[in-house]
Amino acid sequence: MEGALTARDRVGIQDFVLLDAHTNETAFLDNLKKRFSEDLIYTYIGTLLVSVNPYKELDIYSKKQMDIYMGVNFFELPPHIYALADNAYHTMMSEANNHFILISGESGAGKTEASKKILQYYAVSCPSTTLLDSVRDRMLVSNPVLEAFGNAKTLKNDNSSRFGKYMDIQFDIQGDAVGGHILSYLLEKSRVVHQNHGERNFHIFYQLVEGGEEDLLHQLGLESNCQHYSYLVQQDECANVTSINEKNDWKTVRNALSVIDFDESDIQHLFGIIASVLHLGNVQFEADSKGYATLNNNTELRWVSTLLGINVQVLQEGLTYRKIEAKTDEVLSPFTVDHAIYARDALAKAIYGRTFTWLVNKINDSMENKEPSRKTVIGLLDIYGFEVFYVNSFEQFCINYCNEKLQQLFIQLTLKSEQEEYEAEGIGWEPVQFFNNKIICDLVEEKHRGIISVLDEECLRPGEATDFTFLERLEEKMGSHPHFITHKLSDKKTRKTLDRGDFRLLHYAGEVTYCVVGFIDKNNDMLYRNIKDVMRQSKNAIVRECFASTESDSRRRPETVASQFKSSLLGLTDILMSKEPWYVRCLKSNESKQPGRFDNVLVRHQVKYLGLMEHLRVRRAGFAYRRRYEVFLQRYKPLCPATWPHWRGVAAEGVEVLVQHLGYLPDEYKMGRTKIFIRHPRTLFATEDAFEVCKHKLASRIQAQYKGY
Ligand code: AD9
Ligand code: MG
Repeated sequence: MEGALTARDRVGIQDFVLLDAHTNETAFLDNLKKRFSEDLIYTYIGTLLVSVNPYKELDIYSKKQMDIYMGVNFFELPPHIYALADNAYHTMMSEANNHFILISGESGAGKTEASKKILQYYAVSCPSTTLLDSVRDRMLVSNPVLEAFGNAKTLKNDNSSRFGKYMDIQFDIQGDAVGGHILSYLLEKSRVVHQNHGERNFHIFYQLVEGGEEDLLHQLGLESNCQHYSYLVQQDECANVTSINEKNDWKTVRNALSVIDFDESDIQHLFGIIASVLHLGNVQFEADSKGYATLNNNTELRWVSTLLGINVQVLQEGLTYRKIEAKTDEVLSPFTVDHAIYARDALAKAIYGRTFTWLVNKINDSMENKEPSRKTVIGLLDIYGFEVFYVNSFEQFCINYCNEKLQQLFIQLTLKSEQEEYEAEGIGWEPVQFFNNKIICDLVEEKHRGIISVLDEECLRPGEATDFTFLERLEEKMGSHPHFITHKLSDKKTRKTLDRGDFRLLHYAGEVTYCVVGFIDKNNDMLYRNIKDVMRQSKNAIVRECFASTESDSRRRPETVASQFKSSLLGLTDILMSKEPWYVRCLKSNESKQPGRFDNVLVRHQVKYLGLMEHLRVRRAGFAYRRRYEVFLQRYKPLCPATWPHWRGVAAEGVEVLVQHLGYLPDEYKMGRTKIFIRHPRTLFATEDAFEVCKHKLASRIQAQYKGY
């Protein structure tokens, strides 16, 4: 028994629910740290999995490990992402309902890695047939492709997701993974034309330029040197990343594309698009005698024209003029150089953004399961994490708003499910107080009053509105809001001063100062009609498909970016609310991406804002632990002569006999309709210790009987 306690002291406790009921944040952190130093990165809070990024490869993701976790009771083995995946899967199978796994945490905390591990687990561990293997392969290889096009190095993470991803994995009645479907959310397109110092463009550009075969580069008119492309160079520098091997990644993506049914012509067109964006970035304009943009004898433009299959004159006109519709006529209005650069960048972003959407659709086609049989799904949500940079713009505003929404969902679901469980089991409970971030969600999204509405209204006043008038409107409308601060208001609310063009939001995860420059423009995301018409003439099939829509014919104002994002997040919330939740909360161990370093202050901050202590309290609201009668009886029946080896009556009655024998006081437990609820972890702990002792005393025959359930 002493030995067992020593081990527990060394490696910490694997379920926080079993820690002392008065656990404070310090004890919580001590436990995490203890486990982290032993490379035990996973810990439970009940069925929620806490994961701390180790920043090093651990030998815990092998096929052998997968086999160990397959079909084993959740709490029988050390906490693992596979245990959560397996539990979700088996619950889905036994209850025949839909589930989702919400993976959250700030940028660099390990969400994408966690989602990949789960997908691999399902692909490898579910029953298999040759026919289905191809669907699984496609699901697996969709990851490197989407990461190549949608991830990039930021200051927070060398492989940061710059789009949100929700993936449904569909299972048939036998439990086979038979198909998949991805929904993508707001790709950070602005990265195509600009990156902050020390950051990079999307991986695919570097993969192609540095990993692409000589013939291919020649065909695309590309140099095998990133420095040559202005979209890849910021402040005379092309940020390099030691953790990335472009050549290998290129090969992986190249192979993956053929696995997902891309034929050679698709592939050629796709690479043509990547290359054309790079060439477009190098197109330079000169001012003519009247100050208007001209573009003579431009080699780069000719490459764009060749790769996209668009007449060079037509393309040139599209980049230097705007078509304005008068009453009966159309007039060409020439651009200044600045305006032409703006139009060029807008085109590059549009081509890339639409190609990304096309790619997701194409991957979905290849993963589609066409059988009409009954299916259940497990949804995997891996979205960009909360982020704070030195300068934060519209993109961070959207990303952080998205994280507020997910936190809100977590709060609603954890409170809701807990409440429902006590109600269903006929047990009274006292609600635990959370910080409810609904107030911040409302501040951002409320109809007519939220920040997005104010921004949209300003976007409706072209020519008059600027980023600064937007800020003024915010000050007027939000001035008294406790989570909103601007330069004018900063003295009253905080001692920290703000620049004139900034506003600050007090997010659930911390303060973020946003610079308003670019908000109006990025929210409008304008692309002139005539350049869209030009793209529709493209001989590149993907480009033609991407621009072939009725939008240019419609006189209706397109929805703004923020409003579209808001609606898609509402849609996502509806999707998730209809399913059973599982949670993985990822924590970043340190800011410098160092293996094995546990930064107490950083982790404490995350534990706080993710509401982990409150979650623990909710789990313990009155009753820390609950087990179905059958499971409880099966595990602990050796502890009581009346239940061992066989209890012949109803499980609930057997449990009652068992706990009487163990001396549980009436106040320590409650019998629900299907489960026993135990108030103090200590009680269960004592039972668990007694069970351990008993197990050792029993003959190996008896031990074998308990193994694996
Ligand atoms: V972001 O919001 O997309 O910017 P994520 O997705 O939370 O972020 P990611 O999964 O990309 O972070 O993890 C960042 C890096 O941490 C990875 O590239 C790995 O180098 C490292 N990492 C994360 N999880 C693990 C792990 N379980 N084992 C080893 C890990 N390394
Ligand atoms: Mg990610």
